[in-house]
Amino acid sequence: MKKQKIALAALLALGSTAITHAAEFRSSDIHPDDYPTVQAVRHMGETISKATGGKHTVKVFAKSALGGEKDTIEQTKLGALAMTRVNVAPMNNICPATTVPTMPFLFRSPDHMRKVLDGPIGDEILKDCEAQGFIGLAFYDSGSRSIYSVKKPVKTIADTKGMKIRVQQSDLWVDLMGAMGANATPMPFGEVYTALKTGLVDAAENNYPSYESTRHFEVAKYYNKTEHSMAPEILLFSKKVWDTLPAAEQKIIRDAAKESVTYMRKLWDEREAKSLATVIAGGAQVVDVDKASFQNAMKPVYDKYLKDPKLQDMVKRINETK
Ligand code: GTR
Repeated sequence: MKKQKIALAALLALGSTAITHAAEFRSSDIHPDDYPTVQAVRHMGETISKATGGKHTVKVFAKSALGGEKDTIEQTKLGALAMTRVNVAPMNNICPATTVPTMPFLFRSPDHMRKVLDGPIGDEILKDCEAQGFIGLAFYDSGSRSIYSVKKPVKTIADTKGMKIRVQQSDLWVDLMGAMGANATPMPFGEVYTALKTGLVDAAENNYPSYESTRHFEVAKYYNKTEHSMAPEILLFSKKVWDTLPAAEQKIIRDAAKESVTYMRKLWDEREAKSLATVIAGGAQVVDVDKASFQNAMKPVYDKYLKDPKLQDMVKRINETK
C-alpha cells in the first residue's frame, strides 16, 4: 500500500503526461535470432523491463518478419513500430549526417570507429535524425564491409570495372561503387542470395557475420578484403512514440540502449571470429587486396557527399581523433 502511494506520488510529480500505459515496444531487425544486433536489442529490452518494474517490454521481430530496412524505417517514422535496428546506409538519404560514418575508408580501425561513435560526434549524428522523426539511441558495430564475388577474385580496382555489385538502398552506395568502376544494383538484403545465384549480380559486399549468416559464401566464394566502409548499425526509436513517454522513461530507454552497446561489442567480436572460421570451412577464399588502388579513387564520393561544411568539419574531427 505504502509502496503504491509513493509510486503514485512520483508519477503525479512528473505531471499528467507521465501517466502512460504499459507498452510492448515492437522492434524490427533483418537478421536472424542469434545475430548480435538482435541479441543486443533483446538485452536492452530486459534492462528496460527491470528498470520499469515490468511496465515496458521490448519484442524483437527478427529475420525481416516486419519487412526490409526501408519499410521498417518508414513504419518507425509513422509510429506503427516503436523501434528498428538498421544499418546507417538506408538512413543516408533521410538523415544527412549518417553519410559521414558511411564514407569509404574513413575509420582507421574498429577502435577508431568506436571512439568516434562513443563521443560527441556520435551523439551529433544520432541527434541529426530527430528532425526526421527518429530518436537515434545508439550505434552498434558492423565491422568492415568487403566485396565478395562469384566468378573471379578482386585484387585491384581494375577487377571491379564493369562488375555488377549489389548495394544497400542509398545513393551514396551507388556512387561509391561507381567510383570503383562497378555497376551498383541497389536491392533489399533478403534478395541478395538469389541475385548472386541467378547471376543478376556478380558480387555483393558485407562483413563476415552477414556473409556467413546469409550463406552468401556458398555462392560467392571470393571474399576480397577491400574493407571499403565501416558503416555502423543504428538503433532508432520512433519520435511519435517517444513523445508520449515521460522524461524519466525516456531516460531509462536511452541508458538501456547505451548499455547494450558494450554487450553487443562482445558478441560482435566473438561472432566475427566464428563467422570467418565458418566461411573458410565452407570453402570461401579470403583474398588480399591492393587497398590503396580503391582508396585513391574515392575523391569524387567525398566531393559529392560532403558539400555541407558541417559534415566536412565532422570528417576533419574524425580524422583528428586519435
Ligand atoms: C548488414 C547490416 C544490415 C544491412 C545489410 C545489408 O551488415 O547489418 O543492417 O545493412 O548488411 O547489406 O543490407
